[in-house]
Amino acid sequence: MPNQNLHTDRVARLSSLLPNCGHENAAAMITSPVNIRYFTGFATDTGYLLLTPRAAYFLTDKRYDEAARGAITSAEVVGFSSLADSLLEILGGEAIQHLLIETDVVTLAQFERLKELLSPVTIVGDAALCKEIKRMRESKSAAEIEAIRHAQEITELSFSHILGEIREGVSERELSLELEFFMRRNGAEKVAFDLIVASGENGSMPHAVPSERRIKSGDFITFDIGAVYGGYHSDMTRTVAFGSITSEQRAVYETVREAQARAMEYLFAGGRTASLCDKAAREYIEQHGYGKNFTHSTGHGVGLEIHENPTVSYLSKGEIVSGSVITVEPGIYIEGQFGVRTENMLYVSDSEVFSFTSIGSELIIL
Ligand SMILES: [Mn+2]
Repeated sequence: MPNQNLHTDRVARLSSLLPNCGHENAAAMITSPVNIRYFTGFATDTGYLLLTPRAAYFLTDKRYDEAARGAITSAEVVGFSSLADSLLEILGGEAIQHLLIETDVVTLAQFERLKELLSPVTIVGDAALCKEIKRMRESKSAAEIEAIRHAQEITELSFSHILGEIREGVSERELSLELEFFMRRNGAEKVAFDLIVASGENGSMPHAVPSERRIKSGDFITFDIGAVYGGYHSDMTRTVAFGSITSEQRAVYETVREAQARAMEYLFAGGRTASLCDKAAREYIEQHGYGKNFTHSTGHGVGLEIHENPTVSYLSKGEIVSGSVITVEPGIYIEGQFGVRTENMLYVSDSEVFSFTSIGSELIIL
């Protein structure tokens, strides 16, 4: 069940910013499903969360009306026949002149349509609104941490299960399908993203799509997997070896493993500068001659979305906000040959840093 105070507090916090947002008599309308879930606890793909300085309303059509009433306590649920009529009635009743919308989410067509439908009200694409919501979501509460912990538990259970299913001739697609079934059977709402199972030469593509390629001796197999629980995501990568591997494969594996350890150590030791966390991993990989083969950033935030703030890359500016959940996932990719990545998910706050990932990073050889 959604935590009622949590959502009400979030709504209150955002609404309290409206009088000082730089637009007179302003309200905000949130349409991103993930942000709606953040402020109401309600999982839906359609709806309009309207925050005025005085109240909060969730407008939805008759298909979702009943479910919304049962789930939402942080806003008054309004079932509409005409969105424009319902919106105009509320906005008119509270003398709203400016309606802020999420610039990251609303399409240009939707923007034009809103302008037309709500003509007495000025529609404002407000980047500051998105920024504020992102900042709020970046710092996780205890309840959010628990959901992520649970998602990670399902992920690790699935990983242990799949190791027992790897044998000569099984395809990447079969392994990824088995992982997905297993996650859902074990309580996952859904998988966190299209699961990655990349073997042999396919491993050199960081975001490879599972193919019909069949596992054979000498393969590295990279599993990048995650589950969703209570709306929250988990993210873990492990590369395992099947049969006998070369000394180069072993050396690359150990380089990635140590690079990850160094980036995590930076955080454990109290470091909070995102670009320096990236540097701790990247420098080690560069020193071993594989700098060009580490082609992505070291990590990213995880929460209601699989990729959210902060980004942990050499381009990142500023510090990692206390309460963030981030991944640390260096990799080395050798085109046409193989790839290695190892990924943990960490909680980073002023008072503590811990890894959600409990599976070690030592090479598993099957
Ligand atoms: Mn990741």
